[in-house]
Amino acid sequence: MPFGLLRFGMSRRYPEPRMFRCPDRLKPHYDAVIIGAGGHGLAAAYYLARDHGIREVAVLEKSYLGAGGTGRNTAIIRSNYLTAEGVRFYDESLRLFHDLSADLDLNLFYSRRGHFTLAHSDATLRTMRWRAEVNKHLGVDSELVGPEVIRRECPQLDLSCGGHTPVLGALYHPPGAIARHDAVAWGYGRAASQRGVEIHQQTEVTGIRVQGGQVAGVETNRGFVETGKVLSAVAGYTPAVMEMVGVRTPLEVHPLQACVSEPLKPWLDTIIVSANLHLYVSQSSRGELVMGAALDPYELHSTRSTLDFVEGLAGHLLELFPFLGQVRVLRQWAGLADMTPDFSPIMGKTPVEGLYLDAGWGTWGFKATPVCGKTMAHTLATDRPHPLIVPFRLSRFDEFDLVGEKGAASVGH
Ligand code: PYC
Repeated sequence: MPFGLLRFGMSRRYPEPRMFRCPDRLKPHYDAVIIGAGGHGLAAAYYLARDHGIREVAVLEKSYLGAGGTGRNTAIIRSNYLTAEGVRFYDESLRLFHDLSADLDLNLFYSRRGHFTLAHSDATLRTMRWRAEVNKHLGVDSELVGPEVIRRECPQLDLSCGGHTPVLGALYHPPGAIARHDAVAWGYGRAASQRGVEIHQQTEVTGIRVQGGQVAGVETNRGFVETGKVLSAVAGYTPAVMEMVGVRTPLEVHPLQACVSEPLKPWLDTIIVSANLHLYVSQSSRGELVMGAALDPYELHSTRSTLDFVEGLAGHLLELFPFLGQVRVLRQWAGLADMTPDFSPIMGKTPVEGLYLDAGWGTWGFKATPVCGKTMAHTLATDRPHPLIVPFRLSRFDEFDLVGEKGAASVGH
């Protein structure tokens, strides 16, 4: 928008508008309160306002917008899951992502790349074949390919993998994509704000008031807010929020570390994941290699990142791409991954009337942002779980009705 740029750049009288409004005060009442201004919470607010006309909504964030998992992931989007429930759910997200830049009127740098999950063993090949068959059955573009296709699509990859664990084949998922994760949160935040939703940063929920089994409001560091509907979308902080109402979830919180390299000229068109080496890498539109590895193997509530992690990751990266030896790591970080026992999310209603949960995002939350927003907005507005999320209900753990998705998590656990 060159005219806008000129106007804001040349004149003090036209300060550039903020992405979203920051009202000074909390209102005493909202129709719904969303805890957590990450992608999921903001997307739910947007669809509540857009699709259900519920605009008296406050999104409360104890830190800043996108401070949690939204800003700490490696921005991979795919739907090549193992279970029918997972494939349908993530495929709807991929479909929504495809048109999201136009929908939110913001360039999200959505870029279709093709996603390879490399197999270095017969056992992994078998799981990849299984996933490919489930995917194809549900209309998702995935196939098991041999080394020649990998070589054609990613000629820089050393298929011998240093001679230790040669690549035998891969699950190839052409629709696999990446996007700018911060922009997704900003886009949803701006679009929700334009529809009347209020986003309050530095606003911590310290308690949830329940009367007669029904949510009555939330206590915050800025006072009490009355509401009959609360959505918790706080990923790694879910156990703390659920403790406020005495509801237990089977979540374990582990750090998941990641890093980016210095910017390089574009050379890597595809997303490469190695299930055996616990490594994934893609190249962002800024030229940085965006890389991650397995979860840290212990429960910990910390976003510190370690030298051990970068050393381990660099070793494996060089087995696949030996020519990267001189490339420098620019920055590294960690996010909190809230893992469920079956590696599927927890979504829907809770035993407390009016309290809804969007959690269990482990290492797969970013790609689900749009579909979570849509389905949780539907669930809040109608007080009925959206059909796509029924399999992910919290009560499945009591009902022995798990959705085992471990083979498609893409990261070592
Ligand atoms: O599920 O694609 C994935 C993923 C990549 C990194 C962490 N999870």
